[in-house]
Amino acid sequence: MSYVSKDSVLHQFRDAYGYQATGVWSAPGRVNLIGEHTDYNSGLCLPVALEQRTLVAVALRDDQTVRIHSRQSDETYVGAVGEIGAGWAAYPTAVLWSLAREGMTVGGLDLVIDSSVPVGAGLSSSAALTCSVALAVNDLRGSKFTRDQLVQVCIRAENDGVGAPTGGMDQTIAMFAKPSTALLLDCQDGSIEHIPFDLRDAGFELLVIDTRVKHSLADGQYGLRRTQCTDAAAVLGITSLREATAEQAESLSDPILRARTRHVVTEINRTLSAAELLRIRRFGDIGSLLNSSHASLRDDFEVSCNELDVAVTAARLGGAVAARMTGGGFGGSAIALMRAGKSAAVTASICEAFTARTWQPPRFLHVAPGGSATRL
Ligand code: GAF
Repeated sequence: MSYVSKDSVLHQFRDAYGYQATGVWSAPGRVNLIGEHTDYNSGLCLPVALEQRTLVAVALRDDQTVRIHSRQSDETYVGAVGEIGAGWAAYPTAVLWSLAREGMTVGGLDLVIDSSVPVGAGLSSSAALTCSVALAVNDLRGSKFTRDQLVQVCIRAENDGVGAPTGGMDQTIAMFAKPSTALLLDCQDGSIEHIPFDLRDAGFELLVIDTRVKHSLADGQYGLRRTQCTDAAAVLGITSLREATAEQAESLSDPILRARTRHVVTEINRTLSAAELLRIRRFGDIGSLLNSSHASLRDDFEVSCNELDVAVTAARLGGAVAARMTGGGFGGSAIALMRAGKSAAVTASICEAFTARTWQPPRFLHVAPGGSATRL
C-alpha cells in the first residue's frame, strides 16, 4: 500500500494552480471491529482508524469560485460556493454547502485531493474526504466549529448534500481517533471512549481483506435497512432499536423486521462484550463475537455477499482467530484477527479460495490503528 505524502500533495497543488497552498490537512479511513449497522439505531460501534489517509492541500480565494482537483480521478471540478458537484466532487462541495448552511462564510477556495484510502472498499473513503475538507476550511476560517460540530456538518453533507443516508460512525472516528486505540462510540448520547488496541504488543494482527467487489444491489439497500429498522421501532412503540430487547425482537410478526431487530439487539450486546474484553486486553477472546457478528449480518441483516462469506470462511480455515465482514456490506471488505505471524497462511488461504472461483484476488491491508483528522 502506497502512502500519500504532504510534499506530493503540495507539489500537485502547485502543478494544478500555479501557486503555493496554504496548508495540508488529512483524515483517516477506518475499519469497524464490531457494531455494524448499529450507528443509525442509536447503538454502539467500535471502529479503528487506518493509517491510510486522505490528504487535501488548500488555499482560500477572495472570490466565490471553488476549484477541486482529484488525483485519483485526474479531474478538476470548477463551480461556485454552495453548488454541489457530481460523482466524487459531490463530497467536498457538499461539505462547503453544509458549512455555509451552519452559518460559516465559506468563500471560494482551491483544493487538491489525494488519498491512500481505497475507494469503494467499505473503508470510509468518503468520511476521510469530507472530514479533511471540513477541518481544513474550519481552520482557515478561524475555527468556528468544534470537532463535534464538524462531525454533524459532515454527516449532513453526506445525508442531505450527497444523498447518502449514512450514520455517524465514520465521521466520528475520523475526527476523534487516537493511535493504538479503538473508539467505542455510543450513538445514543454521542459519548466516546478510547480503548487501548495495541495489537502488536498483544501478539495479534488485524488484516483487512478488500474483496474489490461492490454489488450494484447495494444501491438503495442501505437506505432500505434504515427504513426497516425505523419501521420495527415504530411497531414496537420505541424511539430507536437501541431500546429493543431480545424478547421484543422475537415478538415482531413480520419475519424481516424480526430478523433486522434481532441483528441490532444482538450486535449491540456483542459490541458491549467486545469492549469489555478489550479493556482487559483479552484480544483473542473477541473472536467468537466477531464470528457471530458475521453470521448475524449474513443471516439476519442480509448485507453480506458471496465474496465476503468466502473471504471470511477462508480466513478462518487459514488460521485466523476470527473473521467478519466490516462496513455497510454487499461487497467491500472483511477483517480477520489472527495471532502474529499467521498472515501469510491466512492470505494464501483467501487467495486460493478466490482463484478457485476465478475471482480476482483481494487486496490486503494490515491495520495499525492511526490518529484523527489533523493539519500536517
Ligand atoms: C456505512 C455507514 F456509512 C456507517 O454509518 C455505518 O452505518 C456502516 O455502513 C454500517 O455499520 O459505513
